[in-house]
Amino acid sequence: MLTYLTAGESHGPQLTAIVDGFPAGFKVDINRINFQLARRQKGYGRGGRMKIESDRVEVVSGIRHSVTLGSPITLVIHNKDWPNWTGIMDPIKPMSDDLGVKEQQLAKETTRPRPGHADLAGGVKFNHKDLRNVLERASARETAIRVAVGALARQLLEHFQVQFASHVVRIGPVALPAAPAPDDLSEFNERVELSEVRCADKSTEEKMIAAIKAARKERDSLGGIAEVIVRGLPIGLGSYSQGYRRLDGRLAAALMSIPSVKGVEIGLGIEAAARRGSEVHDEIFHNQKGDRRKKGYYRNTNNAGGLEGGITNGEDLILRVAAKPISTLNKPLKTVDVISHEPSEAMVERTDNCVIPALGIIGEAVVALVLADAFLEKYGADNLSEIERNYNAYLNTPF
Ligand code: EPS
Repeated sequence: MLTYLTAGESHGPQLTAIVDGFPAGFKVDINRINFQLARRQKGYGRGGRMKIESDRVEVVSGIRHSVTLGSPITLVIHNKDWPNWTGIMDPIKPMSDDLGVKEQQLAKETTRPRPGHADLAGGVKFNHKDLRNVLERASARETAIRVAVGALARQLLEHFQVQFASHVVRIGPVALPAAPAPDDLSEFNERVELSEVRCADKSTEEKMIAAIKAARKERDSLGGIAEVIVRGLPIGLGSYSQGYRRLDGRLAAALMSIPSVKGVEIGLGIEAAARRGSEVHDEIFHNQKGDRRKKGYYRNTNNAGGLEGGITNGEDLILRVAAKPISTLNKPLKTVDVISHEPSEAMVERTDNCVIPALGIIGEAVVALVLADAFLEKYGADNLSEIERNYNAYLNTPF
């Protein structure tokens, strides 16, 4: 129902997205998109690039006087770093022979692939010996525009009282002790947002920052895990009828598509494999006057993480997304030069040293896109008032 494509190189003029299938008649708040973009840029462990960029979205199609038309929506984020790269990245003109000292350095160091990055596999695949042709698009800079698209989807779901949260539960060796989802998500979000690493627990936060500092001192990088929580979803999004319709698979695919992500867990996740059924499955209760989104059914535990049979069960969606450490290391690993085939050291580009604080924000965005797609499948997709009618009819139908 809701599809999108993104385009743009990390150091090119702009990032662009075309979103198709967004319903008509929805009042978009651009400030709320920009708010999500600013959240993604924050966080302890970022490198020099984030001091240059201050991402803001521009809408160039599909919205008129702030209201969606049902036509494709085009979003743009201009790269502020672009003027520093025009000689190297110009889409039409040949490489400038008049590069500054810094540009000359950047222009030549692109034949020594970084282990862990797309450099080598992408270079072989597309037959690029100049690995800049790979790394510019493989860069996680692309997540900026995905967050913008996700912020649109999120606004649509928030209109139906769906709430989003995320926080960091691990950075390198430092883990937040497991705890149930907080009662008040708005208050939780406020606390998380105050933390430089997006971890609401003060003592864990301090240890996380110390771990990033220690890695940076040794010119190394750190990965980690973010948890995304979505509250207020009705029972019934997604389907078991075909494998590709299962919402858990769709959500996992979306999260796995974030650069550096190596694992996704839902609810109890991998731990469920080690327990007996009686210690895993969430018993079912009913309250006649209970939440209409859940038809009055509720659970006292949420090991399923809000999904059963590939369908939302009305409980909080709990997703954990694990990312490996950044692969650009200031202490370069061994590699092979793709032109000489001589042993070498991996190229060093300006880099972040830990991006896990941003991971939850990107996670919220891609999750919002999958959920909005499933919501539109269930309640209709052309016009907001039509969707509202269908949703209210669902709420008013007892089961
Ligand atoms: C990235 C390398 C760094 C990051 C970038 C992702 O960029 P640069 O090479 O310009 O210093 O800052 O992330 C972003 C620009 C961003 O907006 O998140 C990489 O190689 O993936």
